[in-house]
Amino acid sequence: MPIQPVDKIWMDGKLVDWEDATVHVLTHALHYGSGVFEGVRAYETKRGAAVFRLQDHIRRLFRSAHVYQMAIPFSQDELCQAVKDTVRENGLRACYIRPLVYRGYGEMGLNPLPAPVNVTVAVWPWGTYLGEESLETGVRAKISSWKRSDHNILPPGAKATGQYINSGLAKVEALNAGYDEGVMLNMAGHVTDGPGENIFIVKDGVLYTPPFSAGCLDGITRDSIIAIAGDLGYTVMERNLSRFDLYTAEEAFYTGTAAEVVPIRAIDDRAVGSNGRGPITKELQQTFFGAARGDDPKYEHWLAYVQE
Ligand code: PPE
Repeated sequence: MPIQPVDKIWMDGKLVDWEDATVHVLTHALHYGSGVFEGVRAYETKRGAAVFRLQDHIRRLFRSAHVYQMAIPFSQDELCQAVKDTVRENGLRACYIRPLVYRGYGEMGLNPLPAPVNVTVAVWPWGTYLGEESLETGVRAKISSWKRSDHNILPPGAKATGQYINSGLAKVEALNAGYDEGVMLNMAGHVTDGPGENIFIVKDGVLYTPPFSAGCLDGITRDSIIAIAGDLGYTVMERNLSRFDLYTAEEAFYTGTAAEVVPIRAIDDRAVGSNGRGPITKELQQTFFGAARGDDPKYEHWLAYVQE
């Protein structure tokens, strides 16, 4: 998806011009994938832009950095402020936000520890991730032949830049085969998540999603949907899912910051439910967007307004 440039990017404590936010070609992370990142969204509300679950995203960024023994030279509060400042300074009402912590320039070789740790926050307008119509009509998914990396290969709960070449393989395979998105399994054959989304199914009115132990990311949208579904009176179970479970689901959908809540209308050419958006998916989607846009006081605590 082409990037739409804006004015400023936050780099190591300062807002710099978009075109000056560059790095040296010997940046460690460019060679070894030694970075951790977040994907966050700000939504337009009646009180201006509000960042959705900002503290939870920054907390996860610190957890990812901890796993890779990267000392972030800023506090969580400072990075929350950096995100709000960057959205505000660019005058955006709604946008995608990409905080990145990476091993910078100065050292080469596989030991990342001596390399400096740099931090950036970029924002840009990013529309629907899986295509214009996807939120309503749903997408066609393909189970990937590429497996999700195991807990003892690359910890799936840490959002490291390097592990996304695994997601890229699954994404390209799905697109080349004529599908919209992939679904990844772990080495035991249980469903984990999409290349950049968690996955839910509905069976007999109950929601199921894979547990973290299966190897999915602890998605913040996933967590929001679990809370919303509970509030709406649905039962949600974290359980290992097989491809049979996906093929026979009444409804299925992806969740993610970039993707938001996207119905899956078919998996490996088997129609899911009515081959479109199911009623529970629609209800969860509407409640989710209402929460993110500040229309539902019950979820006000999830919003961080950019204008104090
Ligand atoms: N699984 C994976 C593998 C993943 O990358 C994401 C987010 C999720 C689940 C959903 O997590 P959450 O955003 O906290 O609900 N993927 C990010 C990157 C997407 C990209 O293409 O870049 C995102 O959605 O921001």
